[in-house]
Amino acid sequence: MSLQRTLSIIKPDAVGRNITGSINARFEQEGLRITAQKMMFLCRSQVEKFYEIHRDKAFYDSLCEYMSSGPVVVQVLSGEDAVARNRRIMGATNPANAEIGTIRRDFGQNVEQNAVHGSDSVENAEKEIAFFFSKLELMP
Ligand code: DAT
Ligand code: MG
Repeated sequence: MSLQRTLSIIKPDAVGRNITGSINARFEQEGLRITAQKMMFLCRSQVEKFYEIHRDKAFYDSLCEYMSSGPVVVQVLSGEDAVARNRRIMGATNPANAEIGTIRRDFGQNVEQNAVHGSDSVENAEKEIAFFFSKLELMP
C-alpha cells in the first residue's frame, strides 16, 4: 500500500445530469480525498491531446466530440493506493459489464458516456495531473 494520487474526470453526461455530488460522495465513502477540483469546458484540441493514446482507435473521434460537448469536473483524488482504488470504485469501462455499486454501473449511460475517467497507472496519473493542474493548484 502506498499514498498515491490519481486524476479523475466527471464526464459531460454526469455533469449534465447534475450528479457530481453523488459521484464525489462515492469517492469519499470509499476512502479517497478530493485534493484539487475544478470545472472546465474543454475544447476539441485539448481533448484530442489528452486522449492522444487512443488516436488510432475507431471510437477516438466520437470520444473527442463527446468529451468536448459540455463541461467536465477535473479532480485529483488522493489516498492509499488511489490509482487502483479509484479504478475499483469506477468499475469496468462499459457500464453494462461493471459491478453493481460502482460509479459506472450506477451512473454510466453506455460505453462512451460512462460518467468518469480515472488514470490507469501511477505514471499516467502524474502525467494527467500535470496536464490539467499547475503546481499552485496542488497540495504540497
Ligand atoms: P477507461 O476509461 O476505462 O480507462 P479506455 O482507456 O480503454 O477505458 O477508453 C477511454 C474511453 O474511451 C472510455 O472511458 C470510453 C471510450 N471507449 C472505450 N472503448 C470504447 C468503445 N468500444 N466504444 C466507444 N467508446 C469507447
Ligand atoms: Mg483509460
